[in-house]
Amino acid sequence: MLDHMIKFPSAVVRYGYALVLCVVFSQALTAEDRPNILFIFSDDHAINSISSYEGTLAEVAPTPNIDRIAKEGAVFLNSFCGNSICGPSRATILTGKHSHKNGFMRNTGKGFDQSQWTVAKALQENGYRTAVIGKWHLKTTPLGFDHWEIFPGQGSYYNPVFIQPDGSQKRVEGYATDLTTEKAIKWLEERDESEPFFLMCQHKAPHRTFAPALRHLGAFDDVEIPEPDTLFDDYRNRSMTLAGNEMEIDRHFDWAYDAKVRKNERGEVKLPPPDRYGTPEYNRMTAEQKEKWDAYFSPKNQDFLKAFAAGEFDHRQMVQWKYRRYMRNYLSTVKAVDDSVGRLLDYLDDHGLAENTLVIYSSDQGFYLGEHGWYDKRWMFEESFRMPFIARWPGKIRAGAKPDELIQNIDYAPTFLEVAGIEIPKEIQGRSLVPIMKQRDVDWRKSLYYSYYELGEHAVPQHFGVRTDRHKLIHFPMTNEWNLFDLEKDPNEMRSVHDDPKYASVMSELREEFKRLREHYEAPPLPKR
Ligand code: SGN
Ligand code: CA
Repeated sequence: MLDHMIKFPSAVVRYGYALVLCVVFSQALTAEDRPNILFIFSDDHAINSISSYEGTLAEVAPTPNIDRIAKEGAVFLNSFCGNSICGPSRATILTGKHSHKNGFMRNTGKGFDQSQWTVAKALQENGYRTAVIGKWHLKTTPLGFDHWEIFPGQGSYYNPVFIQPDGSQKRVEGYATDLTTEKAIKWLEERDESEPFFLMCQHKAPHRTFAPALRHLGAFDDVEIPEPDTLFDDYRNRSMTLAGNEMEIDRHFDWAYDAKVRKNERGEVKLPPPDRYGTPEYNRMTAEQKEKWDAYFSPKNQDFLKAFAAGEFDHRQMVQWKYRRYMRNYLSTVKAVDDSVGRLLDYLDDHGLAENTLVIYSSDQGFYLGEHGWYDKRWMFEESFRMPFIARWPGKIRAGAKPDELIQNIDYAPTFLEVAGIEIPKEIQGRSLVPIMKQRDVDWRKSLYYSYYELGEHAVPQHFGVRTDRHKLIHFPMTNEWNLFDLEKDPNEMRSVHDDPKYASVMSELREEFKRLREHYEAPPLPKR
């Protein structure tokens, strides 16, 4: 009994100590070892239109707020996707796995299998407060998020609908990029502050139909937008499938839908095709929004139609006119995305969160801004294969760093896990970027695997490939073709050297590497002709 009486208080003391240690430890974890993660994500944002990537548009179209993340953090110079299309890229980000492993191989088909492991679920289970706002595009209802408000499918720029967690749909007046930002900030305001957060703020912009905010109409009217060298690509010396594409500014950029020349503005003037899709975005606008939109576009369209009717455009000039119209609208939608980044960074500053938050700016894939004569993405060519990845993490990432390792969207989930101090499951195919962020010596991958499984939108065939720092091999199983590019000598990928005897050894090395990667990632058999 005496013994017990003596032991009892000491047990209480010990238990008390453990409790105190536990509380102290978990607080230490919350503050230091469990940083917040703010993932700002856009749709179809090509690195050439982000000035910190120092591309040809950097001077005419600066993105000062995204550049702030870059200046205070790192621009990953060689960041790529594994499958250059929306839903698949997003599924890869959530799972850390290539498309064939997470099952979401194309936009069409059944929705994302929510029964599988995702990084959102893992963070939520480990005490993170989680939310996704904006474009989701995975069809099935988000899981692993405490809060979500998402667009149905692609979403709209004007007065968009947000699906609510109870399944109801709410149409909200305003501009999608601004509304997404405001909803993200509102969630930050209302969140449980005792735990770290993981917030995915996911914009529709600058996706087709490239509809700018009213305040940005005309933002690029006074600048000369440089044309890409390959605007008039003839598709020779590469796979025969290139010429069959349906994503050319010349032949496929829709007059009303893309170029914003509405049918009822044209009077007697007949424009050449294509002219198929009408003006769904315009039709969503309020009378007041339409008035401002028209006040900007109508006089310009009238000038254009007059000049066109007077025969002032030859074929080449017509493509150039459409290119400029495309770029002005695309870059204007980027301006609102950049504003969003500014507002979110300000929020972090104003609430003392900047120091302990990893901020990432990224986009689901790249996009063609006239290169090869195109808009859209999908191909393994550089412009759509590349994904922006810019990250700030004060005290961890050196300000102004420009890592050049070959990174891919399979790496995001393991990165978030390591940042949050959570063990990385074995089946994850990507690798944590934290060692690169912290500039540790690391034995990094030397090649990337690519797969594209869609069945025909924009007439891009299924293709698969491997890229090293210098070369790229693409296999087109449907036509049984191989294309090899020397990215140093031919950065615009205008001539395949697969049958050039000088490249015979590179060709066989890359074929070997392609095979190795396919085994390593346990890729399914290639589709048959
Ligand atoms: C829509 C677009 C296409 C675009 C795909 C995929 N047409 O179908 O131009 O390639 O989405 O984009 S649109 O008329 O709806 O704008 S993705 O980003 O969702 O993958
Ligand atoms: Ca996209």
